[in-house]
Amino acid sequence: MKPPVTIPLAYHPSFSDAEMLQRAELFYQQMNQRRTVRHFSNRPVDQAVIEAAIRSAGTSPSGANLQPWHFVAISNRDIKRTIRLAAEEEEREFYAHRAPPEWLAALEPLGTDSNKPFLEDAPWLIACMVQPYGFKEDGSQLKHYYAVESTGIAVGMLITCLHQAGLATLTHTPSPMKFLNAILNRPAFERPFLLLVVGHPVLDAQVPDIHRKSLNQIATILK
Ligand code: IYR
Repeated sequence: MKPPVTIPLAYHPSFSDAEMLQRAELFYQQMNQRRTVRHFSNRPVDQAVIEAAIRSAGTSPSGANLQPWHFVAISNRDIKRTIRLAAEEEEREFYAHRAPPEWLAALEPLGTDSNKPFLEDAPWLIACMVQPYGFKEDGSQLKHYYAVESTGIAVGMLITCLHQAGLATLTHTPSPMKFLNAILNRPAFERPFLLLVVGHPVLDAQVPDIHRKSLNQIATILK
């Protein structure tokens, strides 16, 4: 085996312990302000912000660095309308027939239904796609390891960057969402992972009164 080609690590921050804690606490406070929003205004958002956020997502770690994701950013009105109509068709089936009663019960506190006006109101939709495999130069398939996990991390970074930029997001998962391949002209081997709705909330936006688990509930510290 050939040894890997390496370069010196460029980023060596040297925060004191106190600075580190302050930065971590501040970041947590900022992230704790993030809420999933379902009422978007039509206020535009610069394409450059969307591009920077997607570049952040592209810095995500991934299995064997194979970067198994693709992002389609849509601001075109007609495409957003087509996506809304297709998503609502699936969602009507979901809410009326496909969703088992326990699932509908779990969704009750969120107040969601098959009506998805945000897919047209918000200035941007980002279709986040996962590629279970890619292609080698000779055209043969190249398996992507941990493709779903890697794409999940990348989408987390995308949401984090957009939140830090002052934008609201909604992680929308119409089910099934294969219709996105046809509308967006994406190859069949690529799977829609989620549809991220991005923009500004309306001024009087309401969000469900729901709560986050505490540190004790989500973490076990072993010393
Ligand atoms: N896809 C449906 C249902 C839905 C499912 C989950 I899990 C949610 O957290 C929210 C909604 C919809 O978008 O309405």
